[in-house]
Amino acid sequence: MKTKIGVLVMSYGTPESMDQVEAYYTHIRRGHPPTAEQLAELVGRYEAIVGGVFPLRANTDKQVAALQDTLNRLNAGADREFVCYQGLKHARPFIEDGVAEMAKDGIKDAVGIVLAPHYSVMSIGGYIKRAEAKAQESGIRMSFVHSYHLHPKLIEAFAARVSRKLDQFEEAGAKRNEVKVLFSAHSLPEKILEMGDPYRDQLMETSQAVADKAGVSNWQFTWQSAGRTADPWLGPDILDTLKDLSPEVEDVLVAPVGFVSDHLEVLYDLDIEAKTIAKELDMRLERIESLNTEPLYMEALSDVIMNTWEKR
Ligand code: FEC
Repeated sequence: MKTKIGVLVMSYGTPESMDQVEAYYTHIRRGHPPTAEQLAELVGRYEAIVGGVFPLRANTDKQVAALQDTLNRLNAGADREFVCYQGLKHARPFIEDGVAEMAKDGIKDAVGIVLAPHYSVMSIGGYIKRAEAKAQESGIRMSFVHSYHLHPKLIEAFAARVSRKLDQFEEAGAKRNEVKVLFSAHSLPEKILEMGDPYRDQLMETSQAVADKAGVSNWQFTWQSAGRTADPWLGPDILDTLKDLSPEVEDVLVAPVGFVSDHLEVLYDLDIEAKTIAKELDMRLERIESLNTEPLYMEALSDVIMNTWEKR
């Protein structure tokens, strides 16, 4: 009989329906409900997304299923079987629900991974802390993948997307090396830098590796989606970067390497908000396709999960 290894696949989470947005936002704010104005603003952003109100939910479901298939394809002849469980940070099934489900199925050993490649104590660190606490309570031995921001298959998948979009710019008459490639990721409060957090450095390393692989020299890194709090957040923000680049730069390709899926921060913050500013500045702004269930991404995840399991 094959040994069953649990894989807790963690992701940000999104509401299931409009009437859950308030509870979701309250959870993100660590139990502090948003004001009516803040809530209306977030509801407005979800309503503005084209092609589905909460795309992250279906995308995460598909990623978890594809990961399980990939892991078991790669382990077809082995005496082990990987079983994936979903655990979301801010919505059901919560991280703790995923661990409880594993315990219910009799899983004794597991690996945890987050669908985000870069480590910060404020992001991945938070997921791991919650999963670890619940695993200890449930008697499950768990090891964790902390980051995979330089995995060759992740870099290859991003670089192929950058190259494909640059081809399209060329076909539309632009000069390839005049297209400014903007690598981006979710901003975090500046205080993470004083804590020696690796998040910014890891993002720079991913950006450099993708640029090298795609043969791009005209690039820079910019932040996006900063929270609406009084703390200073890491900048420059993409909207300011676009204003700074104008009018010298006319063609911009955004590569949000901090994200792996189509969701609000990509479909609204880039495809609606950043595109609107770019239009006002007479710039052409395009975005690389999200990874979603890209096979190379699934293989990168499988590889780091198997390595973490073997080294536990
Ligand atoms: O599609 C969706 O429904 C969810 C999209 C979504 C993703 C996402 C990823 C990250 N976040 C990170 C950090 C923060 C910090 C705060 C914060 C706030 C929000 C709010 C929404 C939201 N985030 Fe998010 N994030 C997504 C959505 N995020 C909505 C609340 C309104 C707003 O500020 O826009 C500030 C919390 C606080 O108040 O203290 C910090 C990081 C990531 C990438 C890593 C990951 O996926 O975990 C880091 C997707």
